[in-house]
Amino acid sequence: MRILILGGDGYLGWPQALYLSNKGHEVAVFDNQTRRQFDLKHGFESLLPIRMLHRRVERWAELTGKTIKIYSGDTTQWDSLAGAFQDFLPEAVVHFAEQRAAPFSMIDREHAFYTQYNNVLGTLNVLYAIKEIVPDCHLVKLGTMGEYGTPNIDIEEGFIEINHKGRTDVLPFPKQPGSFYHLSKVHDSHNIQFACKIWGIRSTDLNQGIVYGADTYESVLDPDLATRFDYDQIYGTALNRFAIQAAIGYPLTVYGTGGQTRGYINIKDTVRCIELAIQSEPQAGEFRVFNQITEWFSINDVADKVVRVGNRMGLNVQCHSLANPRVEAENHYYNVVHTKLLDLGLEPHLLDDNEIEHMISLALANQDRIDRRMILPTVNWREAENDVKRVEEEFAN
Ligand code: NAD
Ligand code: USQ
Repeated sequence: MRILILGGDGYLGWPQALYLSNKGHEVAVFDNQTRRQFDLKHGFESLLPIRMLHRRVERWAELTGKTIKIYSGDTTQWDSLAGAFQDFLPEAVVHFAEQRAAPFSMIDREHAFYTQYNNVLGTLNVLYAIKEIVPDCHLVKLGTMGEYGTPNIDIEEGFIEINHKGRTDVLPFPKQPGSFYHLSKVHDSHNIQFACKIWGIRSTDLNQGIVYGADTYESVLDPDLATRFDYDQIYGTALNRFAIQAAIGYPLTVYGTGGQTRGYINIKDTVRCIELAIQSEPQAGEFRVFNQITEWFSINDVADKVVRVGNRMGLNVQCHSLANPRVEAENHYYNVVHTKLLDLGLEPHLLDDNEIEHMISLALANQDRIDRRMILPTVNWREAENDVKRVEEEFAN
């Protein structure tokens, strides 16, 4: 198939391009490099060095003889997006191209505005590009488990049957997101569902949990193929951050009481889930939702695992509870239905000690690249304005 990967230079988009190219698909990536620009502006760096997109693609071609086409463009800029669609005529589009950090979206008005403008209007353009240029194309859109929040009932897979005053309907599951970023995904979902209904577009909305892991089977073939590994206080996610903290003897930054529970997925399963979604195309007009997680843990569970593995490796790993910079439930019910991808054939890589040991080992091998000033949280949900780079000397109590 001809598959266009929007955001194909990012943490997930790049390994996805490699995976699908390796499977024999014709792959193109579309990216505006905005993630790299943020790093340049603020002095952030991935734990693993990452090559420029052109070099990555060249190296892949040298190693495998397979070509990945590059489109430089921005989803919010119609001409560049439409140009890529017209040139490549994709049969499936995998849409990763969004600002994806909750803390980024909560820095201040400007960052909240950028996040929702970039994500919601970019996706609206993608929907129009499909309608006008490739109406049969399947949109595989990355949503997030955080769209649902933490309700006191089981989280169903996209829809819930409701009996109300003697009548019954199957309706979208209620959404209670916890940041302006997570809200942008809710707005996207509504727009996509509407476009499916009115234009007969086919789409799969993947409500993905927190992704962890540094590599996929393809990305480890050569250092030039490595994907980014963020550990900073804006883009770094909890488990990736804890692995780095363990390696450099920094107490693990558990926010609040650590009872916050989230769905997790290994990056190796992410790339497979998207392949499964592409292979099982929805009907024209169908809006499908899959919950893309394989298991869930509280932050304390994640920290305990990293402490146990780190100490077994001879490190002295401690945990430290920080005042929670976010506004979120810390003790809550969490039970998620996630059977659709399993039914399609997903065989999960569950989080085991080997995976954590591998992540800590990578951090140890790249210790000289770790900037300790990027660890403490600098964005507080309660503040209208935050400084991205404010670095605190000591832990808050
Ligand atoms: P990332 O920031 O590493 O990659 C996103 C890529 O999209 C970057 O290369 C960026 O330059 C590009 N981009 C952003 N806006 C763009 C635009 N308007 N036009 C063109 N390119 C644009 O993020 P990621 O971790 O790879 O996440 C990819 C997607 O998966 C996001 O939509 C995110 O919300 C979703 N997701 C990620 C996780 C996770 O844990 N990483 C979990 C659930 C869902
Ligand atoms: N947390 C800590 N310590 C840290 C970092 C985070 O305790 O050092 C806590 C947070 O308070 C939160 C939980 O860990 O309760 C998850 O935070 P995170 O930074 O790991 O992940 P999150 O902000 O939810 O966002 C990430 C990705 C985002 C994706 C989302 C999936 O950045 O793109 O959408 O995971 S989900 O959480 O299912 O919505």
